[in-house]
Amino acid sequence: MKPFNLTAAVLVVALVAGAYLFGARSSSRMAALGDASTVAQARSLTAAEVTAAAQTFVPPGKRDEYMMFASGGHSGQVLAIGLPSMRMLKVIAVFSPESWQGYGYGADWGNQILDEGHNGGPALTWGDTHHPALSETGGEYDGRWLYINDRANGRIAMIDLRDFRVKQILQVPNIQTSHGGVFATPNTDYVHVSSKIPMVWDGGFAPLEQYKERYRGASAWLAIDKTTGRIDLARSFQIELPPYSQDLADAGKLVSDGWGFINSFNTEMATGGNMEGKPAIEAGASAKDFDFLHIINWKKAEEVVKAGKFEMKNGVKVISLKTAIAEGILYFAPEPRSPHGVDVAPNGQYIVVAGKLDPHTTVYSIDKIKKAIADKNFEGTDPFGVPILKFDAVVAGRVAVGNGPLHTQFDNQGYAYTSLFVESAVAKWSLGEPYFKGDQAFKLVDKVPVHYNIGHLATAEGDTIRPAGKYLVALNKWSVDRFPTVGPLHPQNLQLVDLNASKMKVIYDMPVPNAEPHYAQIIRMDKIKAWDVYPMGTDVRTMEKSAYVTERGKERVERKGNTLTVWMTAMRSSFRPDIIRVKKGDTVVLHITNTEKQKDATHGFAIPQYNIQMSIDPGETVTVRFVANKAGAFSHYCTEFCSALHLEMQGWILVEP
Ligand code: K7E
Ligand code: CUA
Repeated sequence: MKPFNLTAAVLVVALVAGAYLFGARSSSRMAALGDASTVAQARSLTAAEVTAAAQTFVPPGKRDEYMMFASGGHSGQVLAIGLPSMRMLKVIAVFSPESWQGYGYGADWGNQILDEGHNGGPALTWGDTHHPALSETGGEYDGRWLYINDRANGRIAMIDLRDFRVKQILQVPNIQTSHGGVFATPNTDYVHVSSKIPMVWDGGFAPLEQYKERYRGASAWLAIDKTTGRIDLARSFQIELPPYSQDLADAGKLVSDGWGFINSFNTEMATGGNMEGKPAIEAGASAKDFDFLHIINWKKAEEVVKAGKFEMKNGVKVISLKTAIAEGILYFAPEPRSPHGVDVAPNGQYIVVAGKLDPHTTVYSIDKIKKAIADKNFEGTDPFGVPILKFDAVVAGRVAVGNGPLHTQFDNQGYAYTSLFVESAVAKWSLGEPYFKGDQAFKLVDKVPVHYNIGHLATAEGDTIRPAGKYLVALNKWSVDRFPTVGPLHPQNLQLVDLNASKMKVIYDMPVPNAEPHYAQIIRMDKIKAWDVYPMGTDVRTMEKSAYVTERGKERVERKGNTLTVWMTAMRSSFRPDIIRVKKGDTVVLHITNTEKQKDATHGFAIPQYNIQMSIDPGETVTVRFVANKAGAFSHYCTEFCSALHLEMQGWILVEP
């Protein structure tokens, strides 16, 4: 790193000249660039750093061009981040309670949404979000909904991007822990998630000696209601899979529309037992040279379900492994051992698999796959009878990218970008025809170091049929020395990589202080049409008018037996009524409508002694119900600093003994 010197001066001159050429006539702008040179010098910034700053800086009052939705790992949440500034815009509460948004502290009739995705055990108050998927129309992000899986459970959540709030959490039957997906099919007919670790479907327990017979994986095709974005389990179906560890997955598009692809590892079916004279799973699962890319014809599966060839298992239609094989729904292709990512190129032709124990990416072609299936070009079957396509018949190319390749993303020029976990780098390489021909195809063209141990990466509009290029974000697992030490638990490091020049360049480091983002999707900001204010009386669970909306002046209290119901309003700077009188043991139901019509005029409503905290956005009607089992004079208050008299926005819950 050279300190700021002549080179930077040259750059500033170039910027000034550029500004002049592009019509910046004002002499004040020229003078400002002169100041930039002084600042850069004073801060010892190199020319490259000054350029990076100019590329990423979003001036006060201006807005970012893209929004990135990153998963939050075992924080259980989803992060919304602006690009290129890398400013955090929101932490969306999904699987874990979050008190600012009043999520999990009594709102929605007692955390109704959070409690939806029960797994049969104690109430779940955390999750492990991995793979967000934006809804798509015609293969492009449409900015309507976002789906996210819970790797810790078989759960999937739907976030409505009108208000950035979760509307649905579904525990997917027959899946104990999910990973493969979420991906959306090109018109969001389905979102897909598959199991990571096989489970016993019937009855819960079987000894590991019966792993092969009793444990099963599942590929779940969850049907989406086109008006609400909700998952409709009744129209959904699953495909039974062998007890391998199904890993990442992606949907076909254009030429491969109608197909889905899932990686797998541990086709050895190792179950561990390193203190019982058996190899640990990590060793047992890497014994063979090849695992199986699962190739699923979901359009055909849909027809098979329509024809009634399914069984109901735990509330969902399931196509058995036998039927899937007989009907030509499921095929395997060998993939170099222990793969992790599978990603479909923008034109749908190429399916890129990266195996962490193999320094190559393996590129399959859907045309070749279809031909091999038609020709029955099989090398045999797996132990369950699934036909295995011949490797050479379906592979279009292999690219030596470097050590520990995991995931791949794409730009608008026919290049692919693969994360290299072991090498801590991003490799850029060329796809085959029609993008690149002859010896220009499947060639490594550039590499950039990232810091450190990159997992996923995301390019702008990267999973669509029309990626934007421009930006890539490296989602790094370790930050090591990039930030001041904040204790042994370091932040993760997201790095913005500029794709505008032929050489990739890291231009920003963003510490993520509360999450481990696994994957992210980046959507053009102008596609997000979120609301500032709800239509008056909106019940956010349904996005429809609540039956419990209260107009200003129509506040009232009703008692029926032991239940006290209060129709309340919140408006700067009071709740009406502000005193609520109950008897110990009463059930208290509060319907609170925030009657504000003004942006930002959110009120909170907290009863700390009852662990209640709600966020009531302008126009929202929210309901909380609790049993007043503790006597006392309790103060309630508004938690959001809403006005000059915010501190006065308080009242009493008087629980008489
Ligand atoms: Cu972190 Cu996608 Cu769950 Cu790879 S996964 S790194
Ligand atoms: Cu309402 Cu503070």
